Amino acid sequence: MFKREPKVVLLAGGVGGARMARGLVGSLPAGSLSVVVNIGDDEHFHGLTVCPDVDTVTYTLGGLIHAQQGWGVAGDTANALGMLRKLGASNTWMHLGDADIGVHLFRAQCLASGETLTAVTARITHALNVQATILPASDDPAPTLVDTDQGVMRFQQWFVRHRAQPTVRALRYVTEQARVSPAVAAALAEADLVVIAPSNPLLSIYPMLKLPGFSEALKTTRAKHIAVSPLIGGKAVKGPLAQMLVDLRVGSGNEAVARLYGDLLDGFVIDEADARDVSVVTAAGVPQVIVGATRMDDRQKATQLARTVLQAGGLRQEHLAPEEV
Ligand code: FO1
Repeated sequence: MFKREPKVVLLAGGVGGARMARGLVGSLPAGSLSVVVNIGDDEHFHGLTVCPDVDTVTYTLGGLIHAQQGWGVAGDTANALGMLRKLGASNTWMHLGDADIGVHLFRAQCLASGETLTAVTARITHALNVQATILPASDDPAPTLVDTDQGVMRFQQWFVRHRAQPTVRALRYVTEQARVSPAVAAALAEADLVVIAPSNPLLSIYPMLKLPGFSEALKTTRAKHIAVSPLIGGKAVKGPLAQMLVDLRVGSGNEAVARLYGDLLDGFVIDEADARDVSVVTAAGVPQVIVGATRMDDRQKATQLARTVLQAGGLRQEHLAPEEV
């Protein structure tokens, strides 16, 4: 099928995307995986650009992630944040650890000297020995705004400061001035398979699909598109997806997720706990529905899921990395 190693592109948000990336890295030959990451959650704190989803994927693949939290660096301290609070700084509700701040300082310095977010991310991932190419979806800001019963707010304000409590009325993806980065456009153009991670479609995947040119680039690639459902037993593994589907009147469960992706999907992997959804997902127009174990509690389960996804995407055993025993 391929004369070279297969090229796989993963579209990812935070925790679910990072775990899927870890499974794929363990299943593919070196150099095969590019992870295109949501930047709709990015925010400025204390003069620094914080990219939570890019950093979550980076720390997970670099073996630094705080596993229970799902974000931040394991064992991190918070001395800088403590001092900022003492000094009366604003927006100290966002918990930034010291090691994490080190990354944000480095990023700020590189951005200030004119580097793109893609370039600085490449430096960080190289230094942290990440075995995949991590590509921010855009080098331009493209924030997600959350329209709630308490007003319009930026994503981290709603999610962290207000603990995702205000009822969501609408989401606005401020993508008009942003462009898909050249590196993302190139990765999509040469992809053999595009995987959509079990991330929140509305908060993690749509902010990328809504970038001018992104959906078109996806539709014109020869690659198959396989999504993994973020729902298990009808509920999100992490985060506010299930409630958000209700609040936004999108429907519920896997049928709603499949409809959100519309005709983009060639295949949809749903959890065995939701096997009864096969008929509604098929009726929503998805050509291939695969039932599997989608919970990625550990590396082995993530690798198993990755192999299911790669197989559904047409990759044969000989395209994969040998299984670890
Ligand atoms: N999530 C929280 O619930 N509380 C926090 O204080 C918090 C801080 C934080 C700092 C850096 C980072 O990369 C992520 C952080 N997150 C925090 C997670 C983040 O808000 C979300 O998980 C993502 O934006 C959604 O994918």
